[in-house]
Amino acid sequence: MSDIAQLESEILASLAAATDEAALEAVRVAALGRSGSISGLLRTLGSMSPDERKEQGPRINGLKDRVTEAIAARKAVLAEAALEQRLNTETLDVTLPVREPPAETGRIHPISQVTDELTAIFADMGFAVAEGPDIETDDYNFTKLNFPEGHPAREMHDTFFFNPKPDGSRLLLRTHTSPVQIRTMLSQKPPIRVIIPGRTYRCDSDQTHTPMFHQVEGLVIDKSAHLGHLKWILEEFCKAFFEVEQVKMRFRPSFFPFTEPSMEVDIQCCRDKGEIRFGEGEDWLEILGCGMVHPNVMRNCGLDPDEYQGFAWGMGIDRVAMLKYGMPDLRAFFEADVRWLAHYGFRPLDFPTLAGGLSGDTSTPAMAHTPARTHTPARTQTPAGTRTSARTQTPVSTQTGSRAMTKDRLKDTIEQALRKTIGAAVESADIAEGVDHDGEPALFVTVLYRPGTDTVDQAAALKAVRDRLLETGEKRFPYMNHHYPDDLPADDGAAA
Ligand code: 2NL
Repeated sequence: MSDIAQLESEILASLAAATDEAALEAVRVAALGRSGSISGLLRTLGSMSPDERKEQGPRINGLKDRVTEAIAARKAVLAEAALEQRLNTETLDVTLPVREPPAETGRIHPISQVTDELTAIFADMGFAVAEGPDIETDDYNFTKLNFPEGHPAREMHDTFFFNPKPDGSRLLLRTHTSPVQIRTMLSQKPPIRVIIPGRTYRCDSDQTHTPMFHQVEGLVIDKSAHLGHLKWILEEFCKAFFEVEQVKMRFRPSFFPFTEPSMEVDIQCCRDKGEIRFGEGEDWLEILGCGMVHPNVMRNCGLDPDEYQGFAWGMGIDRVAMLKYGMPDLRAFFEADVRWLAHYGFRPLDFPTLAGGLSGDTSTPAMAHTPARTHTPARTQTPAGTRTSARTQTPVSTQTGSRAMTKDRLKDTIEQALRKTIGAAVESADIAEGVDHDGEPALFVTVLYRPGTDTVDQAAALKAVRDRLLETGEKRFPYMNHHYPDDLPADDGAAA
């Protein structure tokens, strides 16, 4: 073999042995680089005689061309293999769940949630929302509301006063939201229908009182607004807010300087082992105060009590929030403890609406096919420490309460639903109760299929179980696990 043929077969062998771009480049430099073997041969042409050059020139140049071509071909092969390798290894698993965005991990404070709920209910009845300053004048907080100068009622309010101004007047932190109603009556002509949710302040702090708390007041002024209207509004409110079909209410005579007559309102409830349920039972619970707006208050706001009349009510937001969602300690509302908020807080973007059931939730993927809830059973007050579901806000204890089925009945119900849809394939179903990755109470259903079962419509099976459970009032999501007996290891008891 000539030197050139020898060199060529050596280069082609090392090309074939080059398995990556770096090795390929090393072969190229060794052959065609400045001091490469082929470049060396090309340089020898200069010192040859014309005849010799005529003979060797085409051979050396032919070698250079073939090697150049072979390098390019090998490069293409390696590039293709590298791409293939990347395609095989760099997969993007589109089935991975996306990370929770911040909007999913933050929580709405129960006070904000309950304020939104109240607002949704009254907005549905045609009420507007009014707001006003937390720092008020003595005049708007007391005088215009028919509190006589020096009257003990002013002291009963435990007012936070600012230092007096040179003219002797003093500002204060509003002790109720009523000054906003005064501002509304002074600035608007009847008919007036407003609610005023907001912060209020009293110098009082113990187990059941915090120096800052929340109130919602309502005001209706018209030519013939009367107590019948008030009673209807409050009844509709209580049913919607506590999400019960019926509620009995009791109006007791009372006294407020700004209403005449004045009443306190109790709602019927059932107290049972530290729990409170509304819409049933023989006990009564005070929830608000109300009355016809006092003629003096009307006159103080430039309204003629012979032309207009109206009613008003006031209620503690913190108190009704505690009652509805079973939060036992008022002080926790204001401690800004994120663990408490993660426990009792509400999911953002689940804005309360009447159609959505106020505290219901149809927006999370796992619950996407749950019909919007219009009415839920009575809320119960849960004892201290009971977990509340962040998604449904239903105290967990009520989900397995008297309405809930026993585990055996659940198992039967699920098996029946499965047999109706996928029939003979089902051997048995087993259930376990637990919580899912969101911490939501869930059912884990393991379906065991008959030997020889090929494939079943798992989506249809899930839907059948889900629909049937919803009919029975079961709210926990059934996560399904499908077992074909041939999949099970022999010692698993699968033969049994
Ligand atoms: C309670 C009682 C009430 C009002 C507030 C009101 C406001 C104006 C005129 C007349 Cl401007 N009344 N508000 C009326 C009755 C009761 O609150 O126990 N709140 C927690």
